[in-house]
Amino acid sequence: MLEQIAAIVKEAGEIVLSAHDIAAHTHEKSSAADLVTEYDLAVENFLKEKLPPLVPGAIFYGEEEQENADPATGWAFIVDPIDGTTNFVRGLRQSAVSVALAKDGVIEYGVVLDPYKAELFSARRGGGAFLNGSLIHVSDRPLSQGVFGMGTAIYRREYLAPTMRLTEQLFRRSCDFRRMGAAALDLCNVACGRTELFFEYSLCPWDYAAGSLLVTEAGGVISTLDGQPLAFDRRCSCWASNQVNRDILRELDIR
Ligand code: 2AM
Ligand code: CA
Repeated sequence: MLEQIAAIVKEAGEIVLSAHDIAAHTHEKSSAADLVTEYDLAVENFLKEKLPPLVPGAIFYGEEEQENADPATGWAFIVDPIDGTTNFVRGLRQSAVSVALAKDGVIEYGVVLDPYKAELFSARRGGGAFLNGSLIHVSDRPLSQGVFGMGTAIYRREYLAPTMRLTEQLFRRSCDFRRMGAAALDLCNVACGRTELFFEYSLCPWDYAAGSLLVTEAGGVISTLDGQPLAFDRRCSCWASNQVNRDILRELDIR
């Protein structure tokens, strides 16, 4: 199953790489910061055609179309056709195709592809996490020697102040931080030990569904900022960490 999903995701990556004249094919959704391109729609339509036949009865829950379906019951593909759309539109070449397959709200398979670096992250629950076929693991660096990733929850301006406060607290304890603009890749960076931590105050299930399995299968931890399990049928916050830094969350003011 993992190989079948990965093969389809790689084909979807070709659509991302084929993109040209992206700005001319971009539309605002809720605001100037909330964009969709014709490529997001093309990739989602491709995945919507190819993935569900792999698992009879599976529903398709994508960023551009949720089909009024409940991804917490039965088999569900949870899909972000292009994570990091703003990066994509601006030619920053830091975006991903993210596909998770969940059963009854538990992620069983996760695949995240960075088409620009030809990096395919994949995991099956209980089977470890891989980057282009090689086993990956979270880092063992303490935050004092580490770099963390964060996202700015741009659609929820009420989180601006707590986001900046938490960033300052972590920055004071670390070497540096990054704001990459693609949550799926942020989670894969924790999974393969390139960063030690990642947080964002509000994300949607398709942003973190696949990446969350990569983190846990690579030996890391992931939860909401309140320390609760992630939800896959509604938006929530995200806190992903290697083992060394997992308890730092309790010492931080997240309000
Ligand atoms: P996207 O590029 O697929 O839209 C950046 O902070 C992260 O937030 C990206 O992974 C981005 O995914 C995600 N994001 C985009 N729109 C969002 C929304 N409406 N709610 C929550 N997260 C969103
Ligand atoms: Ca997207």
